Amino acid sequence: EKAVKKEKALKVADPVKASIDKATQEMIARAQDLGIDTIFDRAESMKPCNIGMQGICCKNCSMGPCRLPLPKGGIEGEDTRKGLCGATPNTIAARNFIRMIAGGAAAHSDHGRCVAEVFLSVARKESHDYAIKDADKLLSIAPYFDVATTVEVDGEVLDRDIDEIAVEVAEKALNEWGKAEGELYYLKRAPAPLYEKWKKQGVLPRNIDREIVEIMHRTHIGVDQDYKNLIKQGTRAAIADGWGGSMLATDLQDVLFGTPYPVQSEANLGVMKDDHVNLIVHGHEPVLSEMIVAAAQSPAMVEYAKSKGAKGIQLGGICCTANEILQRHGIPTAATFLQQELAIITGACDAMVVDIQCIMQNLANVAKCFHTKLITTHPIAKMEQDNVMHIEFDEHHAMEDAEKIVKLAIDNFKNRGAEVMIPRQKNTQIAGFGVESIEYHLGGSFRGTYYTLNDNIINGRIRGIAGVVGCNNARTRHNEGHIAVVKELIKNDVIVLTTGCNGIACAMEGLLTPEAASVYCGPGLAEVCETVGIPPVLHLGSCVDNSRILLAATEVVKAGGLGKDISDLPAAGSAPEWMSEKAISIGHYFVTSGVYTVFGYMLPTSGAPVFHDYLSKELEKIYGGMWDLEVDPVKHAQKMIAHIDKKRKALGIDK
Ligand code: XCC
Ligand code: SF4
Repeated sequence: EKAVKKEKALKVADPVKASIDKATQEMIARAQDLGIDTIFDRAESMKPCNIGMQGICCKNCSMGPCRLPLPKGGIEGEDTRKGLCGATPNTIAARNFIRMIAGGAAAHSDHGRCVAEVFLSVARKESHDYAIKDADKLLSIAPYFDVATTVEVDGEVLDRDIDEIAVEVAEKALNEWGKAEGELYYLKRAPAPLYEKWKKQGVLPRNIDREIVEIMHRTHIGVDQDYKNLIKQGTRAAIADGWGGSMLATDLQDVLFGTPYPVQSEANLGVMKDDHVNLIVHGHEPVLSEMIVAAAQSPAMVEYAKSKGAKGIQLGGICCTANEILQRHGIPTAATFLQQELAIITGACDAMVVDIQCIMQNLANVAKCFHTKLITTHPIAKMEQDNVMHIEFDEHHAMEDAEKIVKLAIDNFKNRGAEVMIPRQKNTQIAGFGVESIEYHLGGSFRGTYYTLNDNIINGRIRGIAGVVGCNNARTRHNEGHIAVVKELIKNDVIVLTTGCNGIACAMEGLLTPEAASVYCGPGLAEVCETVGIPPVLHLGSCVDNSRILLAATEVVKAGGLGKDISDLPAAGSAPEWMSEKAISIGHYFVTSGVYTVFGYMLPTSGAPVFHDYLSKELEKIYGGMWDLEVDPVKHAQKMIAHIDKKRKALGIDK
């Protein structure tokens, strides 16, 4: 019996079945050769709980966990399942679902809060290592906070002092997390009919923190026990994320670090170099990584690296930190979420610096097998393993901290073992898109010429717009869903806006190049991309930058010709390989902003069919958008295309 158990613990993944990517396959195999387990192997050894997956396990009090599995063969007649307190499957699934929204909204929004705090300290001239890089962006967002950008002096209208504007915007922005009265400022940026829908439903978020707290209260034992009312609060928190915390994060990052414009770079583990110091930044907040980029590119540090025998310093990013520094600086993307352990398995990672979110604790165990220094930097994200260093990052001495970290990486270069093995695979990518650059590259406006997005949607060269986003998931083959969904969409003339790990996956596959247009696109989309020189898949950045997709959709609505609300647009959303709570929050703010949104893998609602139907059918009647689940990637894309066609028909542009 014991022998059987031991064999079980040693289960390993089949590298080819685990990922479609060659570099990933190579590194999984190498890890196995070295006897180091990765998430791919652990996914073989441990299977998820079937009841939890269906969303019907409640552990909100100590009388549980109460598990309400669906009877074999489905429910006949009345559904009598209930927990000790009487909670129904709908209540339990809805409570679990909105707690996921709370987790996701909290993560995005706390990230936003941190940026807002840094912005305030910069505006007040208390942090000297940062500056306002994009004053135009500041001026463009000021009006949403009712901050004047001009003053009248003796009847003459003059520009207001930019520092004054900055302080006022920063204070008002930071106040969005906890203001006592009113509603979030940015809600008015949504198309007017959408704002009115939210108002009518009573889901206008009051402040960001409150909506998250209220979820925790309502889902405590014995509070809200009506799934419709529960999901309503989920909606309010999700809107507070998308049109609040995330949008504020994006905007204030643009003000501080610059609004992205298209840049060329590369992606996949092959961006690491064996003769350079490889410093990997991983996590989400650009507040730290911006400084690391500046430090690593400083001549003094490059010289120091050379003095230690390296040819230079190669920075690389993982997860959304990667996306942030890619968008603004063209720093190459080393890996998606699922490849993070593999970056260390190369043996060439001299230091990995992490901040918050999506950082696997097993990185510490893998780092133990190599010379890699693993450095946590955020007070809210530490690791228990004793080989992990903590260098707390503080905006008041940001550059000093960053230099310390870069120096650590350089000093560690000489400690590499002989076992360096960097996969060769990498691909070129053009990233750095945003609302501003979509407008700029497609004719300078959204409507009125041969080149604009709206005109090309109306004339049918572009069939519609898809937002394809989100994580990797070790329960599905790495990147397979991402790539299959995106390829099917562009083949059918649907332009894709991407963020997060989908963006990284597309980059690794070469889909973020203008050349991809002639290879993978239908004739209409190919023609548009070739005419204006853009890739068919536009990388809009990190997870918080999904707010850019909301604003792009809003601009398309406002430019005219495609209906009056986001729900009128020939558009759809997708997260083929989602796994994080943030994805549920994103999905839900897409849905309640009017977007048909399809998830791959699974939805934790299947054990509560009534609640599931409510999300997938009834929400459409209220918000115009709804949830769907489709595991097969081609069908997944086809469902999105069918929805796009339905909208084209309603607009009378289906000919
Ligand atoms: Fe994390 Fe943002 Fe998901 Fe990737 S996509 S696994 S959340 S890094 Ni946002
Ligand atoms: Fe069970 Fe109700 Fe407690 Fe949940 S809240 S664990 S359903 S008794």
